[in-house]
Order: sequence, then structure tokens, then C-alpha cells
Amino acid sequence: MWACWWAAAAMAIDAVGEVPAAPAASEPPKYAVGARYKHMWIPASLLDIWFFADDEPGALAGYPRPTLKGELVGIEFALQPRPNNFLFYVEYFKLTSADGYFDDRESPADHGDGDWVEFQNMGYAGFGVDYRYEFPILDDSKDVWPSFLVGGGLGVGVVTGAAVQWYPGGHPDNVEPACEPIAPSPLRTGCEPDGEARIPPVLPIIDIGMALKVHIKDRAWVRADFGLHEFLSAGAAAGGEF
Ligand SMILES: [Ca+2]
Ligand SMILES: [Ca+2]
Repeated sequence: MWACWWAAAAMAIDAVGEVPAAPAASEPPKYAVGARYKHMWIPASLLDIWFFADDEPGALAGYPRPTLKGELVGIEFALQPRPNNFLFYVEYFKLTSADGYFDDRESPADHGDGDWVEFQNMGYAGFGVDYRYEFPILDDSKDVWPSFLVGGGLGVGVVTGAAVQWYPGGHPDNVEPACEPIAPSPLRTGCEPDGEARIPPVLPIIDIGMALKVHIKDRAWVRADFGLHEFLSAGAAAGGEF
């Protein structure tokens, strides 16, 4: 009955070209700001391609190969015309790897020819943009709704610090050839270092990632991130949207 009346009224209004305005739907937030944290690492299985693992038979005992890992913090600003998210970020990554022994793979194996590497404040300061396509898991009109995001991005990182190296005694590039001339590199750290690992001063930050995000009342959000962000990475982020 009421529906009929309303339909008739709507048609009448439509006939004179005055369509009643739809109830004002609240606009989804267009912007977001937040802070991010990531734990990052390079899988040992990848390093195994180039370097012996310290638990392999014959490996130099007592001088383990370090795990390459670190922690990242950053802030981000997002443009989020649904279902797209453009995350502009600045971030700082600090390598937290212990110093250690990198024994290159060769055949037949030579476990005494590796380099000792000491990481001195290594990390990067970077900026970039990550794109994420957003799939709502629950209806986005709810007060609290989760979504799944996937995408990639690019950035630039300026490398900080150095990876200082010692070569085994007898190496033609020893800076102090008379210091521990027959010792493997871990026993030569009392000598002058022989050089630094050649790491480009500026690196691309390559990102391919997915995330679970929860929107809270169009005001706040939290996100769990996983993927590749220079290293493998798992992290979390949180912030507000408006
Ligand atoms: Ca070698
Ligand atoms: Ca070797």
C-alpha cells in the first residue's frame, strides 16, 4: 500500500523531471595515514646457493654464517579511491644480522677461503609507492569490515653503513699481508680490514605483497602485511582514514 503510493509519487515527480535525491550515503574515506613495521629476512635457502651453510660437513667450525635480517619502520600516506590504494611511504630499515663468516661455494669445497664480514650500521632510508587492490571480505557499509589487499610497488633506498670484510691470510688483496698470513679470515679481525662489500649506494625497493586490513568506523584501520619488500617481510601497520 505504502509502496504503491510511493511508487506513484515517484513516477509523478519523475514525470516533471524532479527525481527525489537518494538518502545521503556517507562517502568512503579518501585518504589514510599510518605507521608501518616490518620484520625482514633473506631465506637461508637462497644464501645456500652461493655460500656453504655452517652445518654442512667440513664447514669451518665455530664461525657461523649470519642470517640476513632486520627491522623496518615507516610512515605512509594513502590515496584510496576504492578499490584502489596508493600507499606513499618513507621508511628506515636497519640490518640486525650478526657478524659472521661467508664461505663461498666451490667444487671441490674450500672451507678456509671465506670472508669474515662485520656489518656496521647497515640499512637504508627509502621512499616509494605501493599499489594495493582491495577486495572487501565483508560488506564495506558495516562499522567494522575486513578486506584483502594485493599488489606491488617500487621505491628507492639510500644505503647506510658498511659491510667490512677480512679475507683469509695469504689472499693477494690483504691490506696487512704480514698479519696472520696463514689464518682463516675469522682469526684476522685483529688485522686491518681488507675492504668493504660492494653494495650499490642506492637500491631499488621492490615490493610485491598482500595484506589483511580491518576498517573501523571509517576512522581507523589496522593491517597485517606479508610479501616481498626488498627482503621477505612480515609486518603490521595501523592508522587513521578520513
Ligand atoms: Ca672460493
Ligand atoms: Ca669457499
